[in-house]
Amino acid sequence: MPALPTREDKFSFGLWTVGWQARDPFGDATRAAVDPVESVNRLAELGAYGVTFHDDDLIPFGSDAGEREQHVKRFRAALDATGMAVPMVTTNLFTHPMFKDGAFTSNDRGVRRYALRKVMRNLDLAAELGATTYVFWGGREGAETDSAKDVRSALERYREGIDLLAEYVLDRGYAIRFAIEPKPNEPRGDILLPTVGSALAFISSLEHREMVGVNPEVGHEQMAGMNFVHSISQALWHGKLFHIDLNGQHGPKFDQDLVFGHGDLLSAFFLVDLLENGAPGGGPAYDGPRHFDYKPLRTEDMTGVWTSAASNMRTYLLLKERAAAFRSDPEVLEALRASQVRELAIPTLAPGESFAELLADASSFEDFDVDAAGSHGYGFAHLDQLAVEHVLGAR
Ligand code: GLT
Ligand code: MN
Ligand code: MN
Repeated sequence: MPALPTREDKFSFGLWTVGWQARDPFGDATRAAVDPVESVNRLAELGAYGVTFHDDDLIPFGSDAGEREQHVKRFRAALDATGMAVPMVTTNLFTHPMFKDGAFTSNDRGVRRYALRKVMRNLDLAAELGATTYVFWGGREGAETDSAKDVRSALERYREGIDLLAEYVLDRGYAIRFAIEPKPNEPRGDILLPTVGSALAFISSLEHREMVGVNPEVGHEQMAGMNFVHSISQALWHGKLFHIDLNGQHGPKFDQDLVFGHGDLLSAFFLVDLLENGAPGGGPAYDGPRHFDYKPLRTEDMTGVWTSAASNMRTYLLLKERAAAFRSDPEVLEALRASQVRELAIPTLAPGESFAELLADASSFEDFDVDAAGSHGYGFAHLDQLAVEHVLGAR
């Protein structure tokens, strides 16, 4: 049995997760609103180290300056009392009707300017609370109809927005980096920057690209039919995994936001293995927050909410334990060797070798035994079965 979660595990939760009242497109709320202070206290008791929030989760939209100050004061007191951190903050640029056609990419220029101001105000609060990551989830940046959106102009405006906000953070001297969160659809029919790959390409076009990375969410990438472990590997390879949203999803359908591991469990196992242990051939592990972005099932009362919050952390720790056992099992090490998994980390050319030497090397082509190369097995089936057996606790 794994130990209970501790601060060192760096588990964090959005206020909007346990605070979700379970309103959906077909039904009303099934739970009462949760006081952010209560969430801080309960999550701290359960072993989390941090909470994250949208501006409007903490300070209801439309609050005046005095109310705003009161909300922040109570929240800060709860943080101080529990020792909880605020590692990440984000902006709600999707609930108010003004954002129906987007925020940074709305066809309405006034909405775009308002959105930038909303983020700037919240960046000040994020810096005040010590957040080091600021997430951009552009759920409304998109369209339902191809006639309505000039996508190239929208990308220009997206870039203009992120560049301006990066400028602001640098000017103010805030120790904040940005993380863009991709999603293919929902609430828009099609959302801009739908996958980790698209976000990485977009980031490479930014003025301050060094301070912008990604915040991939398990379910979002899987909604697009992507392999989440591959996406995370590529983000790590680019040095761009600034933050991560952990949850569960059963393939391409509406965004389920299930408890971590309650969707594709095998993928969750390999994800934890990658985050904790790095790639088998070497390369960095991930040391940022393990942030859960899930929705407690609509069927649950508050007992179910706190139970499921704990389940996210427990499942992560169980998988971490299973991954450690997998990595140290001598039979797995032998299977990895037989499958040549680590051989992939060896450069294809020898040190200093150029194409001229490669052309001169008859063993690489003229004398290469293509039949032998085509007929030997890799043993991947055995290796994968060993992983399944570790996940099942059978080894
Ligand atoms: C919203 C979305 C999440 C994002 C949040 C950050 S808000 O709940 O579904 O995936 O991470 O804005
Ligand atoms: Mn998310
Ligand atoms: Mn989601």
